[in-house]
Amino acid sequence: MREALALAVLPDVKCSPNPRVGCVIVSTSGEIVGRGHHVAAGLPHAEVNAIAAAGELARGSTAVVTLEPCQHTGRTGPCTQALIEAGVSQVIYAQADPTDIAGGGAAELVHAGIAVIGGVLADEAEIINRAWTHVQVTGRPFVSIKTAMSLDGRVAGAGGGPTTITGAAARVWVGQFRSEVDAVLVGANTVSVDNPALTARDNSGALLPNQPLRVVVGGRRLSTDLKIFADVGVGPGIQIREHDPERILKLLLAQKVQQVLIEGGPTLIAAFVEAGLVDEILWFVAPQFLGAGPVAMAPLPRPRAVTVTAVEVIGSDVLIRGALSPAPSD
Ligand code: AOF
Ligand code: ZN
Repeated sequence: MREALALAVLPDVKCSPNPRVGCVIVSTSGEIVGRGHHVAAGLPHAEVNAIAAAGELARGSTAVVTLEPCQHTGRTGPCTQALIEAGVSQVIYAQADPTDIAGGGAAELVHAGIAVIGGVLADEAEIINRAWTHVQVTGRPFVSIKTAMSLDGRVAGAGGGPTTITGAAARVWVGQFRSEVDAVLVGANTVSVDNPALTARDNSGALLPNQPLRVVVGGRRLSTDLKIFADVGVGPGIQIREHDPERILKLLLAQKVQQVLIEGGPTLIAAFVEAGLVDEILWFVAPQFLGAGPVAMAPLPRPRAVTVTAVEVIGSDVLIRGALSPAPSD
């Protein structure tokens, strides 16, 4: 299964909005005789690629796959059928397919006389497809909020203009994270004050291969000269003239966005927290006192507890990761 998980995250994978899936075919003598992974939506599924690689050696083998094999005909045919036709005698999978259309493959395999074991390293497989799984289960994108604040909780100095808060390592971390999400979101005020590009860049400032959709939300009229609207080879950013967090997420999902990073400002972040639509908190704390200036979040009508999931030192800064604890009324 670890071999299959490693295949699922190979760098050539651009599956979104599909899940990332890896598969190995293991012969009766315990050797891997075929490897395959899902490379992009519309291309063959992992099992089909692994079976093709194994050829005749697939007969009587065990297929080890990171997601329960699908039993539907979508852009490609059902993997259950491919496994049955290849003469595979056992299937071991990690995560159950939570979708209505593709799920239920395990039962079909059992019905065809194939031995099936599910749930092996399921947690690790789910992390690989965290956003996809979240969308299938909740019907909305996975939302991370990120801020960079000083020890006294401020995101800008006196006057509120753009201020350097965190160090270079944190900025590289955020650049990498942007390349892993489908969309980066900011409020209209942040865009007019900070004029951020919001592209995913490496430490030399070069664009990373995967770029998120850049989105500014709010009804305010914005200058078309802002960096977010510049087409840097990955398409220009867009404006969503909407304030309601739930409606914003619906519009994004309609554009196949499964994972969103909200980078500010304080009003937008507070609105998503208050709406209970935040799945991950990424709080960078920089070792300085700014002394004056706006704080990281606009006031909330009630306090909210956070469960810390990790604390990491990134260069000279501290990253606190957490999740919102359920509000008493949620
Ligand atoms: C598998 N193996 O490698 C993948 C699966 O549009 P399609 O036909 O590509 O189907 C996409 C759905 O199939 C996706 O939502 C998920 O439920 C399943 N993906 N299943 O057996 C794979 N990528
Ligand atoms: Zn399939």
